[in-house]
Amino acid sequence: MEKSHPIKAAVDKVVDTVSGRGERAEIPGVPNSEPPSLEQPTEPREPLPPKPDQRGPDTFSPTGQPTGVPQDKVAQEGAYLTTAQGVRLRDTDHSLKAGPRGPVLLQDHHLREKVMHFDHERIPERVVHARGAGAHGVFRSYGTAANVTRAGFLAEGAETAVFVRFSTVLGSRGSADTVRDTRGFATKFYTGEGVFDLVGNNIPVFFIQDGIKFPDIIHAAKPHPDREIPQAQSAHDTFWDFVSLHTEATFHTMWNMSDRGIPRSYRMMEGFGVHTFRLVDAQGKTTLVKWHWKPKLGVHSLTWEEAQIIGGVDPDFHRRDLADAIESGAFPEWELGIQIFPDTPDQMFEGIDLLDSTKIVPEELASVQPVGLLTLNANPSNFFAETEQVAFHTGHLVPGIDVTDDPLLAARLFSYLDTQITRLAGPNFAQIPINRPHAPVNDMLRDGFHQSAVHRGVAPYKPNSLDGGCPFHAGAAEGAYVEVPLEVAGRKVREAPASYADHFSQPRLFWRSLSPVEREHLVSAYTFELSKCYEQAVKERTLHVLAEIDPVLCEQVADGLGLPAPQPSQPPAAHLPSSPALSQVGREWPVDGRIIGIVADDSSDLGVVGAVRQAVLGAGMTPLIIAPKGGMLGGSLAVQRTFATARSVEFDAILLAGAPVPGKDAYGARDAKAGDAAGAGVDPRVALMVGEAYRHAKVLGGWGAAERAFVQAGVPASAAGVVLGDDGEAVLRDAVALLARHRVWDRFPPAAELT
Ligand code: HDE
Repeated sequence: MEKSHPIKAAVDKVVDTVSGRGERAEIPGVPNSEPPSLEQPTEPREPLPPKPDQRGPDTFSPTGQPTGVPQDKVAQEGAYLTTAQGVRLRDTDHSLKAGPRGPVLLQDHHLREKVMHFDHERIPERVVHARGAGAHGVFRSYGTAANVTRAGFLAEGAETAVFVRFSTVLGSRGSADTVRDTRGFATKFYTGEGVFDLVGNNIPVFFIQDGIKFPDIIHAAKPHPDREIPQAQSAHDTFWDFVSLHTEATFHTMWNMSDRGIPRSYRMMEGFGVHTFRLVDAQGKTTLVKWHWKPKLGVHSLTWEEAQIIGGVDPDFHRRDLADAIESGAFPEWELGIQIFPDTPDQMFEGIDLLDSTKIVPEELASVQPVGLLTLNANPSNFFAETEQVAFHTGHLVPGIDVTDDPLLAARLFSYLDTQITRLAGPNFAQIPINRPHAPVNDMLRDGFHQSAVHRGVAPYKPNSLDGGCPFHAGAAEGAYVEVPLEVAGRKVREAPASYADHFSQPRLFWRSLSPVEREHLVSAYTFELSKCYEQAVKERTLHVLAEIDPVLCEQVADGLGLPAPQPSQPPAAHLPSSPALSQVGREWPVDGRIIGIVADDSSDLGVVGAVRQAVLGAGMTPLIIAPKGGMLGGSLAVQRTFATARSVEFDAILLAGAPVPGKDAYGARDAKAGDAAGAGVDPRVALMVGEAYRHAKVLGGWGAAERAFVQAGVPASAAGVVLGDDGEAVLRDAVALLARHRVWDRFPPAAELT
């Protein structure tokens, strides 16, 4: 690098301070592991290593052997541009032509190769869950499940490499992260006994009881086939048409309309295996279980307005949040837990059918027993190779874990292999690096597109003698996967059991378990979504469904739609239980990886701002300094956001180091957020930011002249969750204590009918 160039040296200095390179990634998000030079580089060099927070898949052979090859040796190598065949190239900027202005020659093999490959860079996106983000991590088992399963990765002290992919369901690959939708939570455990995939969601129930209905619910929820709108959301006629007719979808729909449909972060979601699985211990004894992921940071959500603004301001919000948190060292963690039920012949528990994936078992009836800890500690080094090509499958099971007869699970056991044939273009997707097992593979599958194992021997069949009878069958003692030998009997019918007919008792339980503010959000989500429907019949039919759940819910939504509230078909049961575990509010949680915006300008006491910034870092959070313009504030404090680039939705809490006067660009024509700044005493973008954060029940703090800014934003200084004081660090301490509850819900008392 040419450090001597004066302009470049100045730029490097700024970049270094802004990014925190060389220290830890205080402010995550810089694109590469080294800053670029100002001038176009002239000296060849090897490709850069990934950033410290990133890594690729562990290097295993297509047949599951650790290769010991360093990860940078499976990426591109060498300092010079080559063809795909390794031939060095002199020029990639000009096609081969007959003279500078002449026609391009067909013999240009480099042009042909470059454009051919580019033409085929895209693969089909996932039919569902197309939009996602992934991370590497480790799962450490507590050993507490060892009495119910022989699975090696759940033995005491076992450590297993994992890859997790979170996703939305409905949207295309490029859709916004913060839409109202279910989220996928899929985990690949690379265990010593083969790959185990836990392919779950952030909602514990599903829309349908039988997998044969999956194409129906997805066709209804995806954009309308004629105009292909709306993208990535359920607020449209076909979705509500289907779920109002197919009332087994009522409970899942209700979860979607609750705050669970708009998570604050992937790091702050629960995960659920949804179906009941069957565990098998070393003696062959079986137990039924439901899988749960419990986030250490608690379960938190966005507000609806925030989710909508973010959809425009930062459509990558969840993806960025996950990557930034890992890069800044705030590794997200979840405890894996199981609800345990006896494996009785009827496969029921407390009257709940364990084979019905539209039902939960309330945690108060069967507590979630922690069995291990998942830590996500590295970002992928290549999105396509890892996050896009990872292929999960509910049939990737290891000894000790078996499936049940849940008819929803049955269709999945077929589907997840099938879909990869189209998506990953052939049957050898298990050999793609991110999918390779970390256990020896000795199958008799051969050939096919993209075969990358070089098999030996002449007898990929059994029985054989030419290969010495190999590979041999294993017995249970050698770690074979042995299905539980259950008796199966029955008439061949297309029917559901009688227990599947109850579609409303658990939605009632859910309604009764939510706090008033959560009920309020539920009412407004239903009202919003149904208001987006054109067809009156669809709205009225849905109100009939809501009447079966709760009269207040139904009346409130009906009122918003301007329609009469129908009566339920039968009077609601008098003493319905509630399940406090279903509510998200009321507790305190760690604040790791939260984003604190600190607004300052030249009039602020920069010593205090610097100290508060350090204290935010010390608390495991990320401080972003927001100032009138970029560069260095007061010559010493790097600015991460300007008034023009900042928006409230990026921050979990906002602190004001004074009341900044309108910046030079605070005019509507230069920054639309500014509106008419004439006569404003405080920068209007700051006032907008504070006003939004107030509406979204976020913690606000300030010192110095901050109160003036709050007044201009219409924020009463005495409002709940507004911390004012003279001492910046004390203000931060109080603000963090409030942030532990996620939001200041008591700022807005809920409507009396909902309490
Ligand atoms: Fe999926 N699902 N699904 N699903 N699903 C897919 O597989 C399917 C269901 C879930 O990050 C597809 O590789 C059927 C329930 C997640 O790569 C596809 C049925 C649950 C992901 C498929 C279901 C899920 C998928 C699309 C009804 C929660 C993303 C691409 C029988 C427990 C995994 C792919 C990732 C992906 C089919 C129902 C979760 C088409 C037929 C229930 C998290 O195979």
